[in-house]
Amino acid sequence: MADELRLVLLGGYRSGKSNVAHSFLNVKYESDQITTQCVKMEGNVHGRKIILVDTPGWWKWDQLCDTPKRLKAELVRSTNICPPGPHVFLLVIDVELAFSEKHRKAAEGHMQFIGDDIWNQTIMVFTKLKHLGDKTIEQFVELQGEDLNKLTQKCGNRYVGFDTDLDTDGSQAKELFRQIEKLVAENKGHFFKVDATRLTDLEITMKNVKEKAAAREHQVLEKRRKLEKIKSADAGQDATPLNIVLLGWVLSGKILAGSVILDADISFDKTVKCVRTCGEVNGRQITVVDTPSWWKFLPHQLNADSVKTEILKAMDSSPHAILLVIPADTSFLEEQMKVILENMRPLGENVWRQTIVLFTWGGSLGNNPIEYHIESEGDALVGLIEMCGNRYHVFESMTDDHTQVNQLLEKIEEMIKESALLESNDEHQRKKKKSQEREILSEWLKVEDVKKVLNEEWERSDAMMKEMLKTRAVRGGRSIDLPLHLSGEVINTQLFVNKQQLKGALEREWNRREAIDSSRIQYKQKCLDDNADMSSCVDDTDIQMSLVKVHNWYQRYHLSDYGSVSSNEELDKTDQD
Ligand SMILES: Nc1nc2c(ncn2[C@@H]2O[C@H](COP(=O)(O)OP(=O)(O)OP(=O)(O)O)[C@@H](O)[C@H]2O)c(=O)[nH]1
Ligand SMILES: [Mg+2]
Repeated sequence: MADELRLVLLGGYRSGKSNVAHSFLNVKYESDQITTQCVKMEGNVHGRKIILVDTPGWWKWDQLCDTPKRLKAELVRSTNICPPGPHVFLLVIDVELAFSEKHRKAAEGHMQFIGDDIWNQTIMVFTKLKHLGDKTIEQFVELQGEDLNKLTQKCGNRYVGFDTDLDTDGSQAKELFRQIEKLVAENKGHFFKVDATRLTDLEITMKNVKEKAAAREHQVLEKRRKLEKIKSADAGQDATPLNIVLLGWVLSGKILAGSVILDADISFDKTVKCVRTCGEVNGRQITVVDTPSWWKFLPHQLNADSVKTEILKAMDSSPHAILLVIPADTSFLEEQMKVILENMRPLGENVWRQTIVLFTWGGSLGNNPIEYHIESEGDALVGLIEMCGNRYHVFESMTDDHTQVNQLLEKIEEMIKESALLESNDEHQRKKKKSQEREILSEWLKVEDVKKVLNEEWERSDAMMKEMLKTRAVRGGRSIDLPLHLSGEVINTQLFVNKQQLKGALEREWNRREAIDSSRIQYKQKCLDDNADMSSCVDDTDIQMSLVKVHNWYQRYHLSDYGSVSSNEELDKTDQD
């Protein structure tokens, strides 16, 4: 329709977008709900059909990269649900707060995410005008400072004031309409078009995200159902006291979450030491330990000294559950994952078995399931959730809804069960590994083969020695060369911790053999040197005697322990014994 006007409302969180949208279309606005998804509205203003898209707001201080991906997707989508594209964007800014550089950058970043050429089609709408006091909107813009000026200039100095409470005669709405028509005329009816490929990609991504979210939800439900069955076998356990530790980065909502669990008063004091609060929930004693926060973006080395020690102290209470508190209204990037891993590393690997991710600011999700947020954020958050065994829960701390606490306690119970199962599985695995190692050892040793090789080697050495003594040729001794591959997995037996130790023992065995052979050769050498008659030094009987001695020594020491015999004297003594 030629006369149709298509508008998209954009702006920071709680800036008054929905209020403006409803007032402009003259629709009663009673709901004070957070807008979490694009909402398409239609109306008629001064005889023109209006299609208006209300959108979720960004955090006014946040850079684009800290905005959740699902919200960024909505910003792009807003231009697509009023095809073929919007004529005008209304950038809503409330005058309640002084407009800073961060506000400007946040606005610029989010607007330009939709498209760089968005500014030619934008009008600024200032709301909550009672905060202007005696100033006119023009004076406000002039006096507010450089950053607001830069932004108004970007928008071609197009702005209006619009306060639903103050616009009793409708003049502000009329002025807004006039400005819109003017801009559309200036732009010759040109409307904003988003790159078609970008939209197609976005649609495919969102479809994938939704599918993955549904699959995760299903997977979690299945697991919970199984654990639920196990839980009911242990009836009565629910009454035992529960220790919960809260961990997280600064301003993640830990304090609030703790007070929601215990239904206690909210304290907004910064946590510098562990704060232990006890209470009774559904007749059950619950202790919640709040801990000092780590940074969200900075490495652990920059934490206050107390952070690590206080967190470790909190763990002394042997908590049943660790709640890793993550706000659901911000992005979760690889850098957050790294910071979390760094900060949780001192707690050991098994800490993840006791951890549930507790998402705060659940209200920002609207009707979106938390799985949608998890999957849309992508690898980093998915990785964290998987590390926590797919355990997560959502809190909206600003409501009195107690079911969220009951559900959390259920999940904690299930986790305790799951953890116990893992423990027993570990034990089973340890035993299994041990027996496998024994099997590996015996297989690897192939005991009979090795025994055979040992004896053969020993006899070969005997024979070699005999020959050397007979032929009067002196050759070096021969070390054992068993067909063992002494690298690879560690093995366990009562005697050896690993193959290396077995190798050591074998070498010691042969060391002795070599020592004795060598001393005998030396003895023969001495005889040769002295030009003595060999027969007077050694004869076959002597050789036989020596071999018997060595053999006896071997038998004795092989069967008892790996004690050493250090000389021929001792060898003789052993023989006599
Ligand atoms: N007095 C006054 N209050 C306003 C005005 N605009 C919004 N508010 C109040 O500000 C709060 C947020 O208003 P919404 O219109 O829901 O703001 P929004 O930008 O749509 O909020 P999100 O969708 O959550 O980002 C509500 O309590 C409104 O009543 C205004 O012009 N004057
Ligand atoms: Mg809204």
